[in-house]
Amino acid sequence: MGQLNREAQEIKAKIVYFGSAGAGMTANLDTIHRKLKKTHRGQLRVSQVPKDPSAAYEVLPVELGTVRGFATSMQIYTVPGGPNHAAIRRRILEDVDGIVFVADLRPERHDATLVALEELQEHLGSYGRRLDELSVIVQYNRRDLVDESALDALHRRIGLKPAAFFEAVATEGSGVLQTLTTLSKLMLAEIRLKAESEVATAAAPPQTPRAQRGLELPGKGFRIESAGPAQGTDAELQVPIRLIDEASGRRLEFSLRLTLGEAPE
Ligand SMILES: Nc1nc2c(ncn2[C@@H]2O[C@H](COP(=O)(O)OP(=O)(O)OP(=O)(O)O)[C@@H](O)[C@H]2O)c(=O)[nH]1
Ligand SMILES: [Mg+2]
Repeated sequence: MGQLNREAQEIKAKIVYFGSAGAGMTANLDTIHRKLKKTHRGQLRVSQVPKDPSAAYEVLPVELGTVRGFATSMQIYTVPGGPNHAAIRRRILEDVDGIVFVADLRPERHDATLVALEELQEHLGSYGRRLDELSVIVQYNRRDLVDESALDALHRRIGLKPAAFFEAVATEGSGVLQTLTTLSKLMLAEIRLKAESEVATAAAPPQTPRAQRGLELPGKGFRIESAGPAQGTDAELQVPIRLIDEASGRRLEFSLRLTLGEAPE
C-alpha cells in the first residue's frame, strides 16, 4: 500500500489501469509516457510472461517531485486483458493505492467491461479490500468511436459512484492526463490522511476523546498541541486535533470523527 515515510520524507504509491481486453490500458500508458516530460517519467517497461506474448503488461515509473515536503513517486501498471490472465491481474493489484477503471465504450464490449469490473472487485476482495475504499476513476475510453447514447448506457450499467470519471481517446491523448492527474491528487490526499490518522490513533485512542493538552507521545516525535473541543451529536463527535512534529516544528491539523453507540452491558 502507499507508503508515507516521514524519516525519508517520501511517498511511494501504486496505480493500476484495469479493464477488459483491448479497452485501451496500454494506449493510456503509451500516451502518458509520450506526454510527460522526461524529468518526470522513467522508462516504460513491458513485462512479458515467457512463451505467452498475449500476457504483456506495462509498468511506468513517474516522479512527481517534491509535493508538500515529500519526494513523491508512483509506479503505474496496466494489466494484461483476456480470460487466461486473471491470476496475473490479481497479483498486479496487490497493494494498489489508486485504480483507473478503463471502460470500453464500444457497445459490443459493454458486457466484457462489466465482467472486468466484477473481476476487479473479486480480486480486491481476495486481499480484504473494497473498490469504494480506494481512490478510483472511471475512464470511458474509445469515445471517438461511439455517440453519447453508448456513454449513457454504459455509465448506467456500471453504476459506480467514483470520485470522478472522464471520457477519453487514449490513442490521441484526450482525457488521458486529466485522468492521471485527478487520480494522483485524490490518492496522495488519501495516503496523507491515512498516515495522519495513524498518528492520531496512536495519540488519542477513540475511548478517550476528551480534550487533552501537552500530552507527550514517547518515541513518536509528535506532541499534541491541542485537542478539542469536541462538537457533534449523541451519534457522532468531531474532535479537532493539532499535532507538532518535534523534529521539524511542523504542525498537522485534522479532525477525528467518532461514531458513538451504546456500550454493551
Ligand atoms: N479508435 C481508438 N482506438 C483505441 C483507443 N484506445 C485504444 N485503441 C486501440 O485499441 C487497441 C487495443 O488497445 P490497447 O491499449 O492495446 O488495449 P489494452 O487495454 O492494453 O488491452 P490488452 O490487449 O488486453 O492489453 C489498439 O490497437 C489501440 O490502438 C481509442 O480511444 N480509440
Ligand atoms: Mg495492454
